[in-house]
Amino acid sequence: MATNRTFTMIKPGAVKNGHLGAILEHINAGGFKIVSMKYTKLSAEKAGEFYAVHKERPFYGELVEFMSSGPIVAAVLEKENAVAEFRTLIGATNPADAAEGTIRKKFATSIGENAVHGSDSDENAEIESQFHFAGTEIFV
Ligand code: DAT
Ligand code: MG
Repeated sequence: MATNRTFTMIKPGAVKNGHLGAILEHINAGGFKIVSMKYTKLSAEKAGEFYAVHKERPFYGELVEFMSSGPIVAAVLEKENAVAEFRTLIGATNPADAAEGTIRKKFATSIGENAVHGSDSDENAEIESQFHFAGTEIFV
């Protein structure tokens, strides 16, 4: 994947609480183009696989349960320097530490239920996009 793409999920809590539209507006206002998007739901097995890197962490069980608790929106986003730019737009993992105006500051309810996912590297953006989308579902 080119360095101008990242992957996001709008997490179950944010969808359930009716923040989907507002979060998509933030993403749009941040200058990101949506190149692929789907409304979907993760099984516990798929959520566990997506977050496998955290499986030894004490919060893994909670994380898997939360991420499979309801519908999500998965999307591939495009902007120059997308991974870093999107991490800035969403803010710190813990909403208590997130900067004013960030998506997590506005919409996260806790560190575990923090509204959105953003890839942390170009390599993971590619892996995570392929986890959710077939190549033919990614539009340029
Ligand atoms: P990020 O989503 O900012 O990349 P991460 O990769 O460290 O953060 O963790 C993945 C997710 O796991 C995070 O979005 C929410 C959850 N999580 C992280 N740290 C946590 C903690 N201390 N307690 C509960 N959930 C946590
Ligand atoms: Mg992460």
